[in-house]
Amino acid sequence: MGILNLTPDSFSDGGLYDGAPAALAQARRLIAQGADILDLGGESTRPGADPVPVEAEIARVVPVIAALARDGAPPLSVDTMKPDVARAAMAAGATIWNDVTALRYAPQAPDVAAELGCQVVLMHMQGEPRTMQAAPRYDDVIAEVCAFLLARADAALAAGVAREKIWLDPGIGFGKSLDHNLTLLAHLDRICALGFPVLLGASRKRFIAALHPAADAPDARAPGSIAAALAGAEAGVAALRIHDVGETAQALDVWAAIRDARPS
Ligand code: HH2
Repeated sequence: MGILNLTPDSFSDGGLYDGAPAALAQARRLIAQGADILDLGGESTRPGADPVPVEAEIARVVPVIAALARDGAPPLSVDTMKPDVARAAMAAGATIWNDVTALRYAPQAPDVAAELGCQVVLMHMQGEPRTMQAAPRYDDVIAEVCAFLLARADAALAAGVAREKIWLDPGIGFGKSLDHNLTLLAHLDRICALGFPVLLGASRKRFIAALHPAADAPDARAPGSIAAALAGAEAGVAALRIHDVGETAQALDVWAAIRDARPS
């Protein structure tokens, strides 16, 4: 899943793809590099990011989704918490609602997901984007993330979302310390064992710079991102949300070839 942030302030690529022509060019690059899904977002979720009004978010994402859908692009995902943005994105041709709040932003969100009939990514986050990195705390991060994800899947199912439309995501970097992120990355098999496809989003995140201070700039974090992606692949995640699509695709091809050459 290639990331296309249509925001002025995303942590790693904010402002780069403002405006439809630049966004479309980047989308085509990601597809050519091997992206099977594109994830388009019009509101940054980085700690301290300013909220975006619903009309502004729709104006950022919908024209690009519509143009890509007309082009016959791969499946399109919209990264939004807002049901009205998800609705507009699906009307324009998206088929996946990627929600970092796991359908908790508005009371009607689970019903809207069911009504839209789209796929839904339910992500774990402790707290809210503005303050989530202040003092994240867990007694058992894996058990708590798993319990949260199952509860949100139940809420989606109860609203009428079909089971095969639900994806889960541990939410790397969302209300998590370095240790929490590493514990989750080391136990992704536990999340995969919950019985839903898992999406992993570790690309260019700050924990990489904590482990390798020379990677302070987000666009210097591709090698660390690939290491995390391979850990995800090894654990059986179904999709990787990434910025560096070509480099990651190469790493995955080599990893898969080595895996397939092992005696069975
Ligand atoms: N991470 C970000 C945004 N959306 N969605 C899912 N499902 N999983 C993630 O890990 C995830 C996500 C943050 O990354 P990015 O989009 O690059 O930055 P920003 O939120 O600043 O736009």
